[in-house]
Amino acid sequence: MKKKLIILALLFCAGFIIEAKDIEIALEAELAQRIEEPMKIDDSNKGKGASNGKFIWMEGKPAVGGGGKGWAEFDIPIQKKGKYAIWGRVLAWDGNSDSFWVTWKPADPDEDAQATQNTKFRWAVQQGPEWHWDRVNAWLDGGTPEREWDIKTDGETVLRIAVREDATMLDSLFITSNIKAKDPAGANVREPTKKDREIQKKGFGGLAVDSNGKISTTWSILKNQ
Ligand SMILES: [Ca+2]
Ligand SMILES: [Ca+2]
Repeated sequence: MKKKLIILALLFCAGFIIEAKDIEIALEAELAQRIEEPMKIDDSNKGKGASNGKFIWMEGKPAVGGGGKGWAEFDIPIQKKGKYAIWGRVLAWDGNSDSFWVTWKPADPDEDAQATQNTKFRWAVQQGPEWHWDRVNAWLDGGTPEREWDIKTDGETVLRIAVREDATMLDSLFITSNIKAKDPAGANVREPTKKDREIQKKGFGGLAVDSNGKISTTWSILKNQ
C-alpha cells in the first residue's frame, strides 16, 4: 500500500514538473531603464523589422573597428529563483560588429566588463544582415558555451548590455527559465507585445510589495492583469 502511494506521489510530481510553465520575460532594448552614451536608441528602423521600430547600438560603419564605451541597463524583477537564459534579437553585419559585454547582477559580480575584458562576460553575437535571435553565450578564448544565470534572489536584478564592438545592434531581449533549448523555436522566443512594453516601463516600480517587504507580484501576474 505504501509503495503504491509513493509511486502515485512520484507520478504526480513528474506530471507537475512537465506541466510547469517556463517563466518568460520579453523586453525592448530601447526601453532600457538607463542608457549611457555612445550607446543610443535608433528609431530609424520603422518598417525594417525592428520590434517597436527601434533598437540600440553604438552607431558605426560596417567592417570598421571601434567601440568599448556605453551600455544599457535593464531593471528586471525576478520572482522565482532558478536558472535563466537570455536571448537577444540582433543584427550583426560582420566580424567587426558582432559582440557585446553582458553582466546580470546579482548572479554576476559587480564587475565592469569593459574595464576588465573578462571573456566570461563576452557575447559572440551570431552574424547576419537581418534581425535574428541569438542566445547569449560566453566567448571564451576556447569555445562559446551558452550562458545560464543562477538567480538566487526573488526581487530586483540588473542586466547590463555593454558595447564591445560598435555597430552591433540589439532590438529586444527574451529571458526564459528554459535553459535547455538550443534554438529560438525551442525556447519559444518572441518579440515584446504592447503589454510587455507597458510592464517594462514600470520597472521595479510596477511591483507590489507584501507586508514582509517581499515582492509579491510576479511578471506573469502583471502580464495577465
Ligand atoms: Ca565595429
Ligand atoms: Ca526594439
